[in-house]
Amino acid sequence: MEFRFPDGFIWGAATAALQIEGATREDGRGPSQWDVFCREHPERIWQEATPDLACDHYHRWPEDVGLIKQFGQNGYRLSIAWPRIIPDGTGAINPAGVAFYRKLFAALIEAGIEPNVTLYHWDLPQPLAASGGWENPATLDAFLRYARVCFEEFGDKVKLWSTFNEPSWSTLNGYVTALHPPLKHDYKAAVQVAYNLMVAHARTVKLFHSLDSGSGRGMIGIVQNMCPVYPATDNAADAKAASIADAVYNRWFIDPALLGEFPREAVDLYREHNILPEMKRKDLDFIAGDTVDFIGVNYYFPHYASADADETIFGLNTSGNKDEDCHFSIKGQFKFVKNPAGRYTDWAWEIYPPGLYDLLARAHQYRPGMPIYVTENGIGAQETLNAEDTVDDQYRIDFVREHLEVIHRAIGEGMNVRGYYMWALLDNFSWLNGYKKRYGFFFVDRDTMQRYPKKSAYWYRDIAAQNGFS
Ligand code: BGP
Repeated sequence: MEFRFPDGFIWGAATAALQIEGATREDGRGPSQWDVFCREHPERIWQEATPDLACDHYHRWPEDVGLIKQFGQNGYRLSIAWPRIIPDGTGAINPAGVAFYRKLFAALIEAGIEPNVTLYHWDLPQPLAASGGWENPATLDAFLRYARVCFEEFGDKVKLWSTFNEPSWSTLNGYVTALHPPLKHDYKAAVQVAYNLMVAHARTVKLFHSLDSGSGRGMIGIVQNMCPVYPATDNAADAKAASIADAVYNRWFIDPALLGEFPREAVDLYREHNILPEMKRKDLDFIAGDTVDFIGVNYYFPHYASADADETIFGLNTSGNKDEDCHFSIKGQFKFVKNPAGRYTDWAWEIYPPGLYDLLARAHQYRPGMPIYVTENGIGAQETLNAEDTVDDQYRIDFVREHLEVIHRAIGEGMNVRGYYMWALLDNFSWLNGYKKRYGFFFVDRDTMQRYPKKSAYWYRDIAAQNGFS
């Protein structure tokens, strides 16, 4: 069968500032909550890895832009490091940080690569983290200012913006599972942060839309890991558990961004448990007032919810050993269980391409015809260079191809999917797995920082050139 994609389809890859840039103490960059977390809790990251060097992209960006171009990619998703632009989060703007991104964006455009830029990919400036982070309303004001600076400084170059990367995942891991900073297990704080992030998002969208559109300001969206949640069995209790999980995990973040309101099911649940934050009229007006121009969908694996949740337990596989399961269970609410028939990666993430189709169909249902980008999708593996100085990552080619096939089907059915960004361009700093879990089209030698194209990079170059595959 032929899989042809529409003209102008974006064949890209994605990264995030903290995961590739390094240079965490250079040219005026301030500390981020992740730099500090890695230093203070080295035991939590594989081999005590830190993002201080990462892929040294801060120094090697011309080479990286060259690789993107040489390998035929016409789009690149990246994030701006807030601590590079406003080092303490609220104070003076750092001209060196602004200059870095101006040069990078100019080089991308010059090379025919469209930047797709996320404002916040979890690297909160440490001083803001220390004063309450996203629980503190002052962080929202600081974010608005940072967003304005970015729109003003880079708006001539960047036409695709996203406010937040995966607000559900960062809230969940920061405030429920206690795996990411600020390492809290506090449902009330979690819901407050989930609320604040969506208010900050809505205010940013409004700000963006209020800017002069004369120069073609582009579009703004949000990047969401819209994880499909299926009932583990066909009994009614599991269907209810799946619906609750979907409301707190997905709809809380998607409904405000796309429909302009929080989902009733989650609001009622939080009220019942006394963890609903005060929902101020002013905030709700922001949320109702302006919604996104597009949605970015990150997809890795689906969930199956069971009502049989008799304990609260969380755990992510950080060993790369398939037999170590991931755990996610909230007593009395829902528990995610494994699919006995599923195919799993070494990190026990299920490979299930139809889940991506279901997400695209869902996003389309929210607003038919709305532009959708697949902003992340990929497979992490432990890899080494072979004798030919490459990695024979056929499993990555298979993974990407299977997901592209369902995207192709979605497009054929009228869904406006405009691009695909494989996670990741380069092997990079994986949040809890350090440098063990490799995701890139390019292998990064940790000693020399040299980049080596993997087999998948060549394959992707060829399908991008043909705008499809057969
Ligand atoms: C997403 C993040 C990415 C990336 C990816 C892989 O949730 O947006 O930044 O890291 O997951 O995750 P990990 O590195 O934890 O395997």
